[in-house]
Amino acid sequence: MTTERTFSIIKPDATRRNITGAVTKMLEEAGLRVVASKRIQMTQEQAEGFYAVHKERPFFGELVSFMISGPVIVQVLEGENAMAKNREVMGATNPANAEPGTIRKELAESIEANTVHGSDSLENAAIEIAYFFKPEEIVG
Ligand code: YYY
Ligand code: MG
Repeated sequence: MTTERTFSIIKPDATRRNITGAVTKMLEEAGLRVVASKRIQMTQEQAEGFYAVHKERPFFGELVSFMISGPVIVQVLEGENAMAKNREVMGATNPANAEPGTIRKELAESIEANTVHGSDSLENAAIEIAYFFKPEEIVG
């Protein structure tokens, strides 16, 4: 049994619709524990840096614009197999392809306004957590 930490963002489409509690409830019901959380307005520079891996992709500009279009909630999630568990409860990137019961199937608006971000590897989780949180802000 290995307890992991992963990084999550509740995106602007969810803060706009006031459904951040519904998203968090689904994370918690999947066995994930929120051990750090803050509501922030990302700057353009912050969003560009966070998504730097996608900077050559055609959707990069729109992705950054969307991520700074309103507040987000950045979170650290803890649990057994937290990274994979979070990816599972998030569902596929495009909500049209997501499994029933997943956050994106039940709550997302579109492939862009898809409600949640989740780290895709433990290595990236550590990088993404450190991008937004100081160690003392994480209380397990
Ligand atoms: O990890 P995940 O969020 O499921 O997808 P990524 O391939 O990492 O893409 C990041 C982000 O970019 C996605 O959540 C929405 C947006 N995006 C898009 O707007 N259009 C695409 N064709 C692919 C991704
Ligand atoms: Mg991704």
